[in-house]
Amino acid sequence: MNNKFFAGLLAATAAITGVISQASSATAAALSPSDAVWDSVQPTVLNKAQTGFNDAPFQPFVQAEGIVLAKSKQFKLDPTKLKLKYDYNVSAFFINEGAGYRNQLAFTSKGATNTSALLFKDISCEGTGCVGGWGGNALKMGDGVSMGQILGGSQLDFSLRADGLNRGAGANVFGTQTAMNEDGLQHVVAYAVNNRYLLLGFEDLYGQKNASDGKNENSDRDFNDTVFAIDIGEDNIRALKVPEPSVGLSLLGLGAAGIVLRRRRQSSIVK
Ligand SMILES: [Ca+2]
Ligand SMILES: [Ca+2]
Ligand SMILES: [Ca+2]
Repeated sequence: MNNKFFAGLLAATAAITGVISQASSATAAALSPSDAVWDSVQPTVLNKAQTGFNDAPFQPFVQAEGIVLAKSKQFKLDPTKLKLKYDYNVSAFFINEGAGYRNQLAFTSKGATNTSALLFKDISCEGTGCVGGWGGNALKMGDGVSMGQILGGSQLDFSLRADGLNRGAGANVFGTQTAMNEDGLQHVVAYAVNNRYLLLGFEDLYGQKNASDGKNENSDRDFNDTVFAIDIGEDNIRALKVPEPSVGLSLLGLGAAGIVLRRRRQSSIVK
């Protein structure tokens, strides 16, 4: 298994140009995908030869398996940053997964474009470089699906149904809006990368790190359980990067902190 992932945010900082996460609870309920969305058929998956997408520049952002994503609280920012300013044909590309769970991913758009759709029904990675190739082979790194044209003035949200392929409607659903997650914890980290893409990483296990009582799932908080990139276009990324006080401070903090994530050989399989 290849563990050359997420070599460290220190090196990655140069490519990180923005950070997004967590919405207010006021709009959260309206942004959750319905059961019908989760149970819909897998959209057409296009491979890299078909799309021309290159996942290689994104792989260094994938956190090593089982290692806590340090300083993740610094990534929390105003989720209105996920609002598109310009019309764009948006696509989602699978980067990697370090999960035993067969996770599912869906998105919702509210505002100028009102829609919700399944993106990936079985997030199980096949091939060299997969962090969590522990069953299933539905996706290769760099596979993509179209999200269609999203109009400027639309708010995007992404949700993970943890082990949804196996658990169905009984599965935990985690989103970018921390207040709406049942365990009350952050489950998504996000960045703007290469002036064109949002990069999002999900934690799929319920609860605090190592907590195992009740609904807790002995989480590792590695945020690599589903990693994907969203092509929202250069103009939209540029618009997201317009400095606001909170953004500027957070980015300053990110750079100054010099976050270093240690690389470590995996000693055991951790979801
Ligand atoms: Ca993991
Ligand atoms: Ca897996
Ligand atoms: Ca995890």
